[in-house]
Amino acid sequence: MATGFFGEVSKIPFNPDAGPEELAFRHYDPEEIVMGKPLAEHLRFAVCWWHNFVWPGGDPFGGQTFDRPWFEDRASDPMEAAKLKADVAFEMFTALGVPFYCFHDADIRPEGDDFAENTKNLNAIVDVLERKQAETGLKLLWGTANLFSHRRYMSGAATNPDPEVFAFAAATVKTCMDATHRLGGANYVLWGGREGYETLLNTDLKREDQQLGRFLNLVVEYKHKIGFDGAILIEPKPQEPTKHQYDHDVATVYGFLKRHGLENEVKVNIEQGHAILAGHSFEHEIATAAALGIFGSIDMNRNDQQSGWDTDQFPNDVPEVARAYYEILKAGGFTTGGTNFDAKLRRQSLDPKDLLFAHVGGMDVCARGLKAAAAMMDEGVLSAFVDDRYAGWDQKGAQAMLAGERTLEEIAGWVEEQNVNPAPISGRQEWAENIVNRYV
Ligand code: XLS
Ligand code: NI
Ligand code: NI
Repeated sequence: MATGFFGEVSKIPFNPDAGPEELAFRHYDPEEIVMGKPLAEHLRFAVCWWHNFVWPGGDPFGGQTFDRPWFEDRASDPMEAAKLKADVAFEMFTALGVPFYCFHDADIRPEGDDFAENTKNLNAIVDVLERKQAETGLKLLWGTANLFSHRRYMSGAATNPDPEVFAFAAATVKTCMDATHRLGGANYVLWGGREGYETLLNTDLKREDQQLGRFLNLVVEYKHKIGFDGAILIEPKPQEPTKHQYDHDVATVYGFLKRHGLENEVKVNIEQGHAILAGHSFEHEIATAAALGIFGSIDMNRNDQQSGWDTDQFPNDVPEVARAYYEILKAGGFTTGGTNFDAKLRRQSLDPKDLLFAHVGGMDVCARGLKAAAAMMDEGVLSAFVDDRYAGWDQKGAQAMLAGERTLEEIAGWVEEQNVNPAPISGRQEWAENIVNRYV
């Protein structure tokens, strides 16, 4: 039974000729074949629960602007409200035709008074989701635990000075991994919401690193114990809510994984807005993860370039998205990962239909970006240029040098004897940028 939240809404069609007021995809045809497979399989779209159905539209200067029938001010029975929210969520996923969704425990279930009640509520809603997945064919891209909203987590979860908070967080993650496993989730995500510090004056960095390492090892051990074959993903972010977060960026996370023996067990979920906060580009973070062998998934939501906040806006910059997907395609495309919209409306966008327009627009931008990236791959002009640029390294002497078969003295001797005198070669950046411009 339809909730009527979106009015009359059925599956949004692909129609490049649709008028400006029509809900239609102009660029995303899920069945279009690109590089030998349907666009839907390249992009693996997912929609997040929290920003769409939980966030009230507040900012630091004002509270709720959205009016949703399942919000506390309108619903009397929290469990019924959670079910209504799930009904609306699945209506939206189905209308958009996305294959996946994502949630935190706290998004889908009412908050209980203690751990046992949280778990009971979570499992009751997971029953509902399990049924809905079977009815609709939708799948879970990832589940995660909200270890940052409740006040018990104000000084961190795994990195809390109080071991009881560590234990409560660990127990909560166990329940969320169980839920994700039960729902056939493709990944399990950990974003270290408050794993960081506000001031070094009250913080022991060494202990907190050890705690965070142990916590993640517990997660990986449990994953193997229950036979969860999805990927464990860390989502890097440099700051916000804490002043300094430990999972600063991809390179920092890699160092952390190495230090705790987890570099072959855990990958990353990279968010555009977090890359920008860390002073990187989105494609830099993706390329770094791919080079280190830890690329997992993406959160496709951008930041406002001026505000300096994690504004979680829907993507709208095709060239940027094209550069991101180019790095993803070069890395072989998604395996367990996908394109998750961890994006929220602006607080003035009050109408339920704004949720649909936002996602349709974002999905079209991604489709254009992916198609441009695929064309860049197909023609191979840039990759041929890069191969050629490094071709010297394929020669025998260079390979020996790289493999550690030449000492510093031997290299010096070679340079002297052969009078090695390298001639600089143009990097041709403007030419390369012109190539990209042909596709976007
Ligand atoms: C917050 C994060 C969060 C994660 C999931 O900035 O992006 O939404 O994706 O906990
Ligand atoms: Ni995110
Ligand atoms: Ni974010």
